[in-house]
Amino acid sequence: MTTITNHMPTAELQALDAAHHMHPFTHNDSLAEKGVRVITRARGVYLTDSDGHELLDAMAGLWCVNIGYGRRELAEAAARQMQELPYYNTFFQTTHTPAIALAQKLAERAPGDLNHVFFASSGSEANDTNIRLVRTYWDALGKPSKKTIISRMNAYHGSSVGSGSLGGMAFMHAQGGLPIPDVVHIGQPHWWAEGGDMTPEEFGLARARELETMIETLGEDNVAAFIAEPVQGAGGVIVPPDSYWPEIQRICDKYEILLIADEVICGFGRTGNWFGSQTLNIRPDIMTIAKGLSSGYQPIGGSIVSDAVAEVIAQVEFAHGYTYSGHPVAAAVALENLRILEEENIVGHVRDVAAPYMKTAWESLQDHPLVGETRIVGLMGSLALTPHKASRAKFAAEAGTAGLICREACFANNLVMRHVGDRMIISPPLIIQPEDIDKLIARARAALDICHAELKAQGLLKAAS
Ligand code: PXG
Repeated sequence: MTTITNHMPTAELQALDAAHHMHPFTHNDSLAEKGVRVITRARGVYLTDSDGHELLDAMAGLWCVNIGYGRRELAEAAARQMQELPYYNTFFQTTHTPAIALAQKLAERAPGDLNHVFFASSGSEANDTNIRLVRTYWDALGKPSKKTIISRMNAYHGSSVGSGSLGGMAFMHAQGGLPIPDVVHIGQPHWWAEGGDMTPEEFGLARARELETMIETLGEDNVAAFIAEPVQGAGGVIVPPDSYWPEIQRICDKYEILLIADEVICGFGRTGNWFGSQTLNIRPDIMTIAKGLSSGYQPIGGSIVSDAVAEVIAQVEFAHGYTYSGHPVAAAVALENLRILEEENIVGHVRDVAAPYMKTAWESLQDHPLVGETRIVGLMGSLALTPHKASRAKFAAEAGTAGLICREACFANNLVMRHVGDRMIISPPLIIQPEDIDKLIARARAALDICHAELKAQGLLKAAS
């Protein structure tokens, strides 16, 4: 058997990867032709690839490495737990101390009366739990018709059949028969792309009121819950207008619809508070968590549930669970991650140092000829590329063409910045320091310059009519 190590030549690793590894959300033939990027190690906010490039990771992996790479304490917590109790389940009336301690810690950290945790290994699994949880809740209350879950177009809630249905990604629904029944989608509060002649505040209210219209169309007795990310992440870091969330909260309260805040990206400090719900002043009945819960060092997620919902669920046998619900090693690593977040005051660092510094730096990109708007909350930011700022025009070229050129230019400048269509997005590790932010912005600006020149050279700086 070949031993595959980081010391092998990149081309060999690429060939082996192409031969056997099916990548998520990837056209695998095109990737095999181009050659995959191989990441070999990481420290702090920097990645190293197999050609020795050091890349500033402005995406914290996939929005998850909140405490940064290379924290030995988490490796040690995993090793200790593996030796003591590498696995046991939480079914059949058993538990173990990592699951107890993590649930207790999350109850302490989560706002309001969100005091009960159902564990999963990912955000997708946790949202699948939520689908069954809210329907079981209404069933137990004698209202089985309350089944429909309202979500939003261009939301991302995961990639399993259930969570992919909750999500509002049209290109995902086009494959494999999604969405499942009794999930519907309303419009997103994306003023830049869809706000037309309305002010952001008018548009935020209009989009929130689509929830009320949908509840009335379906009938209040048929609606179980509304799910949303406090700030849409994978959809392009879409920061809603200020008018949006208060109106959504009012509507959920008025119709007694359960509110699920998907905190998979926003949670654990990303927005400058422990949870995005605190930053946006939302009072959810259930929060979905994953990613930053363990800073990505172990796969773990879950649903944090209110006293009121948990009390009802406790009266039935909820026929749901995963082999790895509350996995002891993942839970021990998550606990260590939360200890570091707390003891090193990393959320405070975001709120008081990194986010204010980043906001000024990020918004300075607004003067670039390609940049239509810059948006940022805490340490999640986006900018819209446009051929014409004043009219908020889209490009005539296929959506994502400019974004992809910009992303490739970022890589060429040793910066990992993602694109979603023609929006560029960042979500760096929360431990990022001002000097790294300066580097990030300098590299982003250089990439924007390259992208601008390339679009011009290819005749692509044209607005869609
Ligand atoms: N909810 C939200 C808000 C997410 O962002 C999930 C649920 C699903 O989590 P898991 O752990 O099952 O992946 C996510 C995941 C992207 C991208 O391209 C974003 C995610 C996952 C993969 C890619 O930005 N977010």
